[in-house]
Amino acid sequence: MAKTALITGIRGQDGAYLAQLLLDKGYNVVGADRRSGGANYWRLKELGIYKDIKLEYMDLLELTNIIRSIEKIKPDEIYNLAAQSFVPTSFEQPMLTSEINAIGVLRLLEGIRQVNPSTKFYQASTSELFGRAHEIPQKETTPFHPRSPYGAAKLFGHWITVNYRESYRMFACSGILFNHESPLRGMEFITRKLAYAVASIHFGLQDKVVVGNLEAKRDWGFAKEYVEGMWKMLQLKEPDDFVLATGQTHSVREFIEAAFRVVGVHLVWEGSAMNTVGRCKKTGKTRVVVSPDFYRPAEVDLLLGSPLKAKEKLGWKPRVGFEQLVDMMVEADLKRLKKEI
Ligand code: NAP
Ligand code: F7E
Repeated sequence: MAKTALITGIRGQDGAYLAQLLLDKGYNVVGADRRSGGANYWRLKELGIYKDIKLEYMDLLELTNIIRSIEKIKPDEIYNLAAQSFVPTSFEQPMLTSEINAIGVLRLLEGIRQVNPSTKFYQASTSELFGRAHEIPQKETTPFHPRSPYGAAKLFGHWITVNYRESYRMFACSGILFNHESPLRGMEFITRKLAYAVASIHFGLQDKVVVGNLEAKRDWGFAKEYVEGMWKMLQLKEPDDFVLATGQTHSVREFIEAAFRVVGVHLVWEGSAMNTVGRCKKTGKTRVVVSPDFYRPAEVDLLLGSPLKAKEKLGWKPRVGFEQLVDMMVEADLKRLKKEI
C-alpha cells in the first residue's frame, strides 16, 4: 500500500521539491497549508505537481488542528519544513519566530505522541545552529552557538526532536542542513535576490542591486538534492541526525561576481566594507551598492559543513557545484523575465 506523507511548509522551496520527490516514489502527499489570503502555489505549479497534492489547513501555532489533521490524514511520515525562515525577520519578530520554529515543533511532536507515536518525523534543523562556529568544518558533534532568534528557536526545535526520540522512542530525525538554493528560492534570500537582480539588470529593468555584508561565507548547495537526504533519513533502521552540506564555502562577494559573469559582466570593486561599490569593468556603470540596511545585528561569518556522516550512513552526496548552481539560478530568472517582457 502506498505510504502517506504529510509535509508542513508545502508552499516553500523545500516543500515543493520534497513533494515532487515523494510523488515520484509513489507516496500520497498531503501538504499542510496555513490559511492566508494571498496563498500562492507558484512553486507547486512550476513543478507541475499542484493537482497531485492534497492540501490540509494546518498552522503550527495551533495544537488542536495539528491533532485533528494527524488523526484524519494518518501519515506514515511527517516532514516539518514549516518555519519563519528568514533570519532578519527573526530579529524583528523574535517571539513569533519562536512560536513557529521552536514551540511549533513541540506541538507537532506532542500531536504525534498523542495520536500515533509510530509516525516517523523529520525536523528541518539548520547550519544557523552553529552560528559563531566553534570549528571548521562543522559536523554533527560541533557545539552550537546560534547568532539570531531564528537560530536560537531552531536550537530548541532540534533538541526537542532529540528529546522525544530519547524519551518516547519516537522515530524522529533532525537534518542539520546548510544553505540550499534553487530557482524556487524565496526572493528575500541573497542568492535569489542576486539571480533576479542580475537578470533584471541584463534586460535594463533595473540599474543596480543593493546588498549587505559581502564577506559572509556560506556552504551553498542545490535544494533538490537536499530533500533526497531528508527522505533517506526517514528510511534508516534507527533514527539519527545528519549534516547535509557540500563541504565548500564561498563569500557573498564571490556569489555576486559569479552571478554577473553569467551575463558577461565582470565586476571591479571600489571602497571597503559599507562603502563598497561594484562596477562593470567594461562600462564603468555601478551595479552593486553596499548598504547598512542589509546588515544584521549579529552575523554568522563562516559556514562550512562536513557531509561525511551523510555520505557514509545515508549514501547521500551533493552533485551540483557552486558555479553550476549560480548559473542555474540566473538562467532561470533570465528565462522567466524574458517571458514577461
Ligand atoms: P521557506 O521557503 O521559507 O518555506 C517555509 C514555509 O513554512 C512557507 O511555506 C510558510 O508558509 C510555512 N510556514 C511559516 N509559518 C507557518 C506556520 N505558522 N504554520 C504553517 N506553515 C508555516 O523555507 P525553505 O527554504 O523551504 O526551508 C524549509 C525549512 O528548512 C524551514 O524550516 C527552514 O527554516 C529550514 N532550513 C532551510 C534552509 C535553506 O537553506 N533553505 C537551510 C536549513 C534549514 P507561507 O507560504 O504561508 O509563508
Ligand atoms: O543570507 C548576507 C547575509 O538571507 C546569507 C535561510 O534559509 O540559510 C538561510 O539563512 C548571507 C548572510 O541566508 C544580503 O548577511 C548580504 O550572511 O540568504 P540569506 P541565511 O541567513 O544564511 C540558513 C541555513 C537557514 O536555515 C535559513 O532559513 O548573505 N547578505 N547581503 C544578505 N542576505 C540577504 N538576505 N540580503 C542581502 O541583501
